[in-house]
Amino acid sequence: MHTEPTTFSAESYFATQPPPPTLQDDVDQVRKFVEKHAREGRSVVLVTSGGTTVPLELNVVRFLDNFSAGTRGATSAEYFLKAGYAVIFMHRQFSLQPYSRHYSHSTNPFLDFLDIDPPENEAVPPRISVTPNKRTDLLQVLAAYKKVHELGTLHSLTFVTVNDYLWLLRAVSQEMAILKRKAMFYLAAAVSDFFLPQQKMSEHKIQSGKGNLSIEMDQVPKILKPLVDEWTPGGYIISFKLETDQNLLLPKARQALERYGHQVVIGNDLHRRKFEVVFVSKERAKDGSGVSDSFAEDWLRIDLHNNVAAGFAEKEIEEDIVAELVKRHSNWIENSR
Ligand code: PAZ
Repeated sequence: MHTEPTTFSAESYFATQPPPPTLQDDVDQVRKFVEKHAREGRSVVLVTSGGTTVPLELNVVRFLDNFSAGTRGATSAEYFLKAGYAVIFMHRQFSLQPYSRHYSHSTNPFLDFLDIDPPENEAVPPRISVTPNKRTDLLQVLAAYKKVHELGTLHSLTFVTVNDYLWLLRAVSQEMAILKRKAMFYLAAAVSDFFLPQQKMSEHKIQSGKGNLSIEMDQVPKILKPLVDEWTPGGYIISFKLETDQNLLLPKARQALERYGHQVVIGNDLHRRKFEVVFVSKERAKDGSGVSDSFAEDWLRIDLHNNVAAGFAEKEIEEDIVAELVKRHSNWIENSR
């Protein structure tokens, strides 16, 4: 399957690729959520989380995917909620979610937390209880979860493909524009850089009889620029940059800031991302000869090993990432007054 590559701008992308069927319902719900929290004076953060798929056929049998389980997004969403933000949690279907992530099916299966209490006599059915040494942790998670539901501060949206993601991101960010500086964007999803446009996809399952398969994909348009300039001008925008070559982390993060003009890029290395990230932002300095811009690079590291060795529950780097961003966001709102 060899086709000529097409260069998509954000505009030509949305003019040629179809929206997901649930888009309008999602937008209606997001509008209500945003209006409620705008009325109540709350800041709202959009957290994107998990990987996107790239389907290879219209009747999808095969697709490309990536490693992201959504840990960064789900964990950060909890800390934003704790800090008083309302959170729109836009995540890949079946990736980790705030609160339930503590009991994920593989690392901490919830059935292991439950006991069957023997009945006192045959007329009474057996009861289920929580294993005593798990109660404190579970109670904490459950209390936070219930409080968030009571306050109505968490709204979840799902995507699967990169196309779903792009349409949703545009629609949600446009709805959030009314929040002006109180809108924050925390773009932690691992979004594919390449895709196969609908017009180039095979309708049916690609057949194996022809030998090797080579597919030329097009580049996903860079949507940060319209997000910053058009869809939600005024929002505080944080993008993530993942690399596997440490030497590329800072240059790529700086390049993204130059290109898109948003507030922060958080750089992380695939293998070090759970204990080390770097915040890259622009700094404005005034001196006798005028104003000059430079890059500020602030590393944030946690000592996983010492935390565990000292008997503390494992520290999560997202706690410090979110605390730093909440501080920066509130300074930014303050400085605009
Ligand atoms: O989902 P996860 O916690 O395993 O990984 C998080 C992450 C590495 C996907 C995220 O921190 C990130 O860098 N997202 C942006 C990736 C990129 O497009 O460069």
